[in-house]
Amino acid sequence: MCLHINRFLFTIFILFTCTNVYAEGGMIVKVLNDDGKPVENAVISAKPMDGEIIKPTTTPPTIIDQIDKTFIDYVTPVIVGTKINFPNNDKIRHHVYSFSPAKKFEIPLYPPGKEPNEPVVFDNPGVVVIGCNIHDWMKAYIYVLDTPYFAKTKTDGIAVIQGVPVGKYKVEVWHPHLKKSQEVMSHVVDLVKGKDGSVSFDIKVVDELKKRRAPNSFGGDNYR
Ligand SMILES: [Cu+2]
Repeated sequence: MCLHINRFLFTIFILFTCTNVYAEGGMIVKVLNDDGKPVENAVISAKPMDGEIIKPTTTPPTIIDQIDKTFIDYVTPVIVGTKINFPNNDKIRHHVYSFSPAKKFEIPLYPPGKEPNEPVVFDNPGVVVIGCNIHDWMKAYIYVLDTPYFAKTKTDGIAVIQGVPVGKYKVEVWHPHLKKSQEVMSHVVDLVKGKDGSVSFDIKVVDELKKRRAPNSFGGDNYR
């Protein structure tokens, strides 16, 4: 596996602005690094402090696609119990697997245009790292959550958690490159109907600038 890893620390600043908390606007989170640039693929999750979580009666099925030797999306947050399928919309075969304690699974080599007969059920909370047994650089993350209140930042660094009832929440941020010592960082956010609330904090992550696509020097034919 040829990796070019350039590690450096940067800081994420998170600003919460909560408008009318139930339905209108939801919980809006902005994630920036210490250069003030937006950070993509951070997962924000909120758990009510009183422990009462109203879980959805159904969990919509999700897919993680494989296109151009890349998993899409790189980060997929889901609620526990979600079924995920892994269609192969590439031009070559892939072999998807995970050794993560939260979900060990393997989908043996399957051809383009196919998806496995059965989706994988993610029934334990935690981080599941997935890879391809053929293409070492292919990597993606599934973050399985035990709360329905979560969202992922887009390229603008903004995530919006919709449908959060009023109340106090423990809000956490997770990112695939989060520094280990920062993994328990959280904030309490008190959502009050009709009032804006805001809170900010910063965390450090280790960024891995690693190739997630096929190295140019590799001929695709060798990896079919
Ligand atoms: Cu592959």
